[in-house]
Order: sequence, then structure tokens, then C-alpha cells
Amino acid sequence: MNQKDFSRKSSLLKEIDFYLVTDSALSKKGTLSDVREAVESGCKIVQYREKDKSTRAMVEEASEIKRICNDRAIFLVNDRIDVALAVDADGIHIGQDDMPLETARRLLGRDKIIGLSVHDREEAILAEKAGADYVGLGPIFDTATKKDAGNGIGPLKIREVKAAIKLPVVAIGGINKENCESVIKNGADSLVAISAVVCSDDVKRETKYFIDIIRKIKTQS
Ligand code: TZP
Ligand code: MG
Repeated sequence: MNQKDFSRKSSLLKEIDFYLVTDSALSKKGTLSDVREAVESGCKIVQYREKDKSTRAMVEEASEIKRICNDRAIFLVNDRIDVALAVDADGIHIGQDDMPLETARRLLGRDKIIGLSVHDREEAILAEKAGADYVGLGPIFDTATKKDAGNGIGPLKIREVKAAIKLPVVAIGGINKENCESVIKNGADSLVAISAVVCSDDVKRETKYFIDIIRKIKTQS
């Protein structure tokens, strides 16, 4: 998105439902195809998460993802603040062991979105105090996608975190079509389902499924 400013940032994040995180190792049709299909399906937030490519290849791919997202979806880069800056992404997503949030904020400025991974209520409260724009909470269920993710914390923890902070909470880890209802019913604003979407033959269809179910449950509650 081009015209992002500080006042629009929180309203943009209020609109997210299904959140696409890319994974080139798991993807059936490739990262760019996954982003294209998800955004065409109505996905409003994309995170470029790439662990195996050269910086040059990442900058090229990130630049293409930015073009696809354009003004249709928020575009964030996982971990790599240099790549985010190089392509003027909308922000970054970082973990507890990555660059400190305060440092990332200094480098990116207040208009950019910074998401932080948290595992419990205490980390979520600290994330809010440090100036995160949203938290990624997980792993909600056990997952094979991230080897060091630890055990699933269960969907009830979402409720606990939602009660403690005002920031949007994005649930991640082991989420699929069977268990996604419990994630939204327990208060998640948005969810990530990496393998459930990028391993499928039809990313467009799977994205649409998640968007529809998330919206349906949100309007019921
Ligand atoms: N962070 C916590 S769990 C996870 C990440 C990146 C992997 C989620 O992948 P999946 O396939 O949706 O379980
Ligand atoms: Mg990280």
C-alpha cells in the first residue's frame, strides 16, 4: 500500500482476516503464484517469509510481491529489515530473538507496521508497551512447519491474550480447516495457516475458504 500513514495503520489492521505467510519450501506452485492467488481471493495481508534464498533473490522477489499487493494488501517482510527497506514494504514481522522492536522502529519509522511473535500473555503485554502494531500468537497447535516452534498452547490462550492487550492478535501454528473455528471463536482477529494453504493445489480456493469462515464467525459473535 502506498499511502500508508500512522493514522491509517491501525484501521488497515482492523480489516485483516486471513493472513498469508509464504513458504517456498512447502509451496506447491511457488511463492509468487501463492501471493497472486491469495490476494486475488481477497487476502489483505501478506508476509514474505524466506529462509533459503540469497539477499539479491529476496529483494527481487519482495519487489514483485510489493507490486502484486499494491493497494490491495498490506505487505510485510519476515525478519529481514534490510529487504523491507530496500523495497519499501509496509513493514516487518519479527520474533523474540530478532532485532529489538525499538531498534526496528527507529530504522523503519512510525508509519511502518511492525508485528511481533509472542507466546503468552506476558510477552504480548511487553510487545504492546514496546510499540508493536499487532502480535502473532502461537503456536496455537503443534506444527511441523516451524521446527523450533514448541508445543501448541491451545486456542484458550488467545482469550487470555485478547483480554490483556488492545492490539490485533494474529493466531498461528497448526491451524487448518478443522480447527480454525475454535481459533476465531476464542477471539483471534486474524489467522495464519501456512501448510493448509500453500501445500494445496488451489491456493485461491483455500484462501477463500478461510476468509469466508473467519468473516462468518466474526459476524456471529
Ligand atoms: N510461527 C509459529 S508456528 C509457525 C510459524 C511461522 C508455522 C506455522 O505453519 P503452519 O503450517 O500453519 O502450522
Ligand atoms: Mg524471526
